[in-house]
Amino acid sequence: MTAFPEVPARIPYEGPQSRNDLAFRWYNEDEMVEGKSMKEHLRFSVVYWHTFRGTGADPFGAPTLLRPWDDGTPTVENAIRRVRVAFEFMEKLGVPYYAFHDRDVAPEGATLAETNRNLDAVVKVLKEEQQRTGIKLLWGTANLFSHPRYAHGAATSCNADVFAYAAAQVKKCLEVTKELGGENYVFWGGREGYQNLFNTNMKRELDHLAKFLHMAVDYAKQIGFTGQFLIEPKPKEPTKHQYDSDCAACLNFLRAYDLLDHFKLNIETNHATLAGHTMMHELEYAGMQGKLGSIDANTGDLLLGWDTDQFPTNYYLTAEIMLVILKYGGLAPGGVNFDAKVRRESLDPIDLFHAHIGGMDAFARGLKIAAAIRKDGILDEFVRRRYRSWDEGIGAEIEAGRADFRSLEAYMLDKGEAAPNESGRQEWLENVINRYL
Ligand code: XLS
Ligand code: NI
Ligand code: NI
Repeated sequence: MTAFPEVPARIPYEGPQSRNDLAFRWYNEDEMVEGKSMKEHLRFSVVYWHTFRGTGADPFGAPTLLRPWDDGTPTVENAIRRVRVAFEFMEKLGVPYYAFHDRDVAPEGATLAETNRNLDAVVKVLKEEQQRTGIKLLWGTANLFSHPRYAHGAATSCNADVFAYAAAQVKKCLEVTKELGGENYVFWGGREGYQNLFNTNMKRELDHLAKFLHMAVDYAKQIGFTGQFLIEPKPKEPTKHQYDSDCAACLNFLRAYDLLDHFKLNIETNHATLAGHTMMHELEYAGMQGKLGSIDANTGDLLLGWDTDQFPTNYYLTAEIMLVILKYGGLAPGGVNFDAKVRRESLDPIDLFHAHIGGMDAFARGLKIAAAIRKDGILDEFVRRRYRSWDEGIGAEIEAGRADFRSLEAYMLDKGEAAPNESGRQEWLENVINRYL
């Protein structure tokens, strides 16, 4: 049985001139860029939740995307059928990785024990399909936000029983992620945040969140799970104020609670823009501190103030992203994970292929643009020169810690006025970047 009869066994690379809708124009997995293949650089991953569980439902309307292979029942049989289709899709697309939430892959039962049994039954099939295809798990994560029990949060809930339930759920999800060879484990703070401070003890909630993460670190150690732990920042939605609002907030939290050594960040484009940052800013902020772990690749819509999770198609954006990723030596063991969904009007299964092919090509093109910019070195050289006053003289003294307010006053009293500023040349640099597009 095939779910995608119109799609060949493998989407081919045909080059930029191709007019074949089911071919890559830029993603050529074995092509070498800066000494590594595109496949190794990009480490593409498909998300289970949007691609295989997305229904097209929105706050105003019912599902539009019931798939022909999905009978709509919350049964293990249906879940297993979906796994087979998911792996057919990923194999044809030619991605090396996927990512899931525990509740995307298997249905919730009446009790925690039953839910765990459902998960085990589906994980058996996931493992089989991983072995058959060689496709690997980039990361696992626990869904601690959909079920009504998590209305007040999970680790930050006012209800201690909910904290306990969430702990049990993450424990199981860590075991499953280990069983499937997951290379990372993600914590996105779902409902960890608040709507109104009148009913919230923020300090207590943050203390609990830290305790929860310490328990996860300890448990991973106990079972020998060595994957990278990642926190995924997001400023709002579903709560008004998510605790993990941006990279800076996450790193401050991790540092304050002595968790910094155990975590890196999983940075999502649309979350960055919701936080009032560019993706490039968030990547640089994490990268400069050695905390660039993985990315959730998507894009938002500047006219809409929520997480629209659209597929990235803009070469300017992907070039900016790849410039920072190359600068910090790549993402491994993280990857480029398409946390993106087709629109609810994109009704056909084939739209899933168009979406991913476009996203993969956009990143492959971004990679090549970034590598070309780096090779010419115009940007690097400009930045190096812009800061050259720090390489010698008074700048070098300050950086080396050999200056203080007294010595700097003496220096300036003697000199009388600071050296003149030079142009930042922003417009010229923007023109230079456009040469590579
Ligand atoms: C939601 C998040 C979520 C995480 C995984 O906005 O992006 O999908 O990536 O829980
Ligand atoms: Ni995400
Ligand atoms: Ni998101």
